[in-house]
Amino acid sequence: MTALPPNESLFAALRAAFPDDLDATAIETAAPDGMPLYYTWDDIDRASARMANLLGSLGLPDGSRVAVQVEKSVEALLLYLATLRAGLVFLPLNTAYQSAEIAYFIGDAEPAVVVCTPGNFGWVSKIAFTAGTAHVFTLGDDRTGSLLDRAAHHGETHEAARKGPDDLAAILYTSGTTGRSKGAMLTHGNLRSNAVMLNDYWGWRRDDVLIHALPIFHVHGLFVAIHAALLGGSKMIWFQKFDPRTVIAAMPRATVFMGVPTLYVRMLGENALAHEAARNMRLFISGSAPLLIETFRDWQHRTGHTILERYGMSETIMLTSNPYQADARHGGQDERRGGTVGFALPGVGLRVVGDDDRELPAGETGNIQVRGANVFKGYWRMPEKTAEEFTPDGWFKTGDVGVVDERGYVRIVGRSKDLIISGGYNVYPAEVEGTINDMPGVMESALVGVPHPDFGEVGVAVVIPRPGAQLDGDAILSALKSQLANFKIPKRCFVAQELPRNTMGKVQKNLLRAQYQGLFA
Ligand code: MLC
Ligand code: AMP
Repeated sequence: MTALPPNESLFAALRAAFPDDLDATAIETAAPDGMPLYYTWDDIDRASARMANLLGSLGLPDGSRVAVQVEKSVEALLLYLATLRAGLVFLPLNTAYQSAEIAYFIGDAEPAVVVCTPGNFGWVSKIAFTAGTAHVFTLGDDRTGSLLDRAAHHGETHEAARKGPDDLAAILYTSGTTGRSKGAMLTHGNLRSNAVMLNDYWGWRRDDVLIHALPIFHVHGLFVAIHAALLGGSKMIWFQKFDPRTVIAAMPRATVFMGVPTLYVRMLGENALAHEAARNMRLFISGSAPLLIETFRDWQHRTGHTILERYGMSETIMLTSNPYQADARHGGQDERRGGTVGFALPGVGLRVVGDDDRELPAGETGNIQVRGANVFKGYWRMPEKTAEEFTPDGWFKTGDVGVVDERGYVRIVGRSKDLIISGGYNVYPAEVEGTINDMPGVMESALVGVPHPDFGEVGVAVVIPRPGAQLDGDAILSALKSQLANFKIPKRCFVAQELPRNTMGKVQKNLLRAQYQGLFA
C-alpha cells in the first residue's frame, strides 16, 4: 500500500499548533450576562470533533457547502473548525443579511447543510428546503439549538479529513460592481499559507492573548484573527459584540488587538484609553478600511503604541502589512508608517499597473494587481467573471488604486471599483441602487460614499422620481431595511429632479460626493 500524502488541510495545521497542555484556557468569553466562560484547548478539540462527526454522519459528497448564519459565539467558531475537520466547505453569512439576500446565497451556493439561529429557523429553513438543502440545524448564541443537541450524540475524537492545498475550504460572498454577489472560493492552501506566514511576520507568541471583538463571518475576524490565535496556540478573550469600554478594560490582560478603523475611533472616544490601559499590549493591528492619519497619530499619543496597518481582501486574504519589527531586507530601518498599508507580504507579488496592465515605476499611481499562494481559486460558478478579474499572465485585479514608493511601502489612494467601505463592511452602490430602482415611482438613483466620523465612510442616496410620482426619502430608507443588510442602508436619502451627467450620459458621482461631502462633518 502506498503511504497517504501528508495531511495539508488547514485544520491539521491549526490542530498541530495546540499547546501540549490541553487543559489550558484557549478562549475566555465575556458572556452576555457578564459571567465569563472558559474553553480549554481540549474542549475545542472534543467539541469540534463531535460536530465534525455529526457532519460526517450525514454522508455528504465531497465539496458540500455548510452555510452558516448565526450570531457570534464560541460554538459558531467550533462549527467552522468542525466543517474544516470534516473536509466540507464553510460558507459564513453576515447576520445582518435579510431574507432576499439569504435566498440568493443559498440558491447560488446550494449548500447541503444550513445552520441558522433558532429564531430564524422558520424562514431560513423554508428558503433552504426550497433550494434543495437536505439538512437545516439551529445554533443559538447561548449554547442551544439542534446542532449541539445532535452533536452531543457523537464521539469526541475525529481524524481530520485529508485535504490538499487546492481543495476548497471556504466560500466568502462579496458583492460586486454589477450588484450580483460573487462567492470567492478559498482553498486550504490559500488560508493555510497566509496564516502561517502572518504568524511569523507578526511575531506571534504562545503567551499572546488576542482580544477578539470582530464579527466572524468575514476575512478579518474569521481568518486573520482566529487563525493567528490558533496557530500561535495563544488564548483569545472573546467578545460577542464590540464595546469600547469592555475592550479597553480587557487590555491589561491581553497583548494583541485587531480591529477595523471604526473600533479604534470609538476607543479613542473613551477617557479610559491611556498608556496605562495599553501597558501590556504588544500589537494593535488595523485593516479592512483606510485608517485616517489622525486616528493613527491620536492612538500613538494616547497609548504610546503605533498601530500596524495592513491590507487585504476576501479574494486574497492578507496582501500587505506594515512591519512588525525592523527587517534587514529593508535596511533595518522600517517603521510603521501611517497612511500606508506597508510592504507586500512574503510570498505575495504586488504590482501597480496602468490601464494597459503594464507595471508602473515606483511613485506612480495605478491599479493594484497581486498574485501568490494566497490568491483565491475563482468565483463560484462564474468562470467568465473570474477570467475578467485576472490578467492573461495570472495577476488578480484588486480594484484598488495605489502607489508603491521607492522603499516598497504601499499606499492605497482610491478604488477603481464603485465601492463604499462603511465601518469595515463593503457596500456596493450597484446593489443598493438596483433595489431602490425596483421601488414604485422610482426612475433612477445613485449612491455615493461620503466621509463619516464614526464609520469612515457612509452611503448617501439620491433618488429621481418618475414623472408625476411623489417620493419620500425616509420612506425609501424604511422600505430598504427589509430588503438589505442594515450596514448597506444609506444614512440619508434625498429626492432630486435629476442626476448630474457628463456628455456621455454617465452619472457624475464625483459631483454628488462633493455636494454631500460635509453632511456628517
Ligand atoms: C452598524 N451600522 C452600520 C454599520 N454597522 N452602518 C454603517 N456601516 C456599518 N459598518 C448601523 C446599523 O445599521 C444600525 O443602524 C446602527 O449602526 C447600530 O447597529 P449596531 O449593530 O448596534 O452597530 P454596532 O454594533 O455599533 O456595529 C458597528 C461595528 C460593526 C463597527 C462594530 O459594523 C462591525 O463590527 N464592523 C466590522 C466589520 C468587519 O469585520 N469587517 C471586516 C471585513 S473583511 P440603525 O439605523 O438601524 O440604528 C475585509 C478584508 C480585510 O474587509 O482586509 O480585512
Ligand atoms: P472585502 O472584499 O470585504 O474583503 O474588502 C476588501 C477591500 O477592503 C479591499 O479591496 C480594499 O479596498 C479595502 N481594504 C482592506 N484593507 C484596507 C486598508 N488597510 N486600507 C484601505 N482599504 C482597505
